[in-house]
Amino acid sequence: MLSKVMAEALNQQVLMEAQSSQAYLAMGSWAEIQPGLKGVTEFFYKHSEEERLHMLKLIHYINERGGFAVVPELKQPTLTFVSLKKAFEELLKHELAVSASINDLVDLSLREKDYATHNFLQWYVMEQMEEEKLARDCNDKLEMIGDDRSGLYLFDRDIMNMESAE
Ligand code: OFO
Repeated sequence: MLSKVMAEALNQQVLMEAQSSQAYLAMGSWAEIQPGLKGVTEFFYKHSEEERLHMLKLIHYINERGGFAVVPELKQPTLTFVSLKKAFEELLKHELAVSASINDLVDLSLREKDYATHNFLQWYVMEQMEEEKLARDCNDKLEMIGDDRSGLYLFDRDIMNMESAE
């Protein structure tokens, strides 16, 4: 059975995953109306979907352990970006915030002596390591590309493979 404090903290994480999903959905919608960003558009939409699954996994876990998963109200995310680089900078910032939040949850699970939750959270710890790396790689590449249009073309063409190479 989850303690009250653990259930509340996990519910906060439900909110965070839902907000990530919304933020990446908005990035996808923005990218979709930019010329030549088909690959990037697919990348953002896929990530939005993944974050939704992260949220759902938490919802199931909270409910299975005797808590009540609360479907949260969401703030409207950033809708437009001055450049693709800015969108990816925001994505990285977002993932770093999620990682910090997961680490806090791990810490709390130990303080609560909730070893089942500690175990459950390890999946998120590993997931965040991968997502941070992918976001950093994208940012590094975009930094190198700068305003080079052919570089951007290749980035868009290859981004989905970058991900499956993880
Ligand atoms: Fe990448 O945020 Fe979920 O865990």
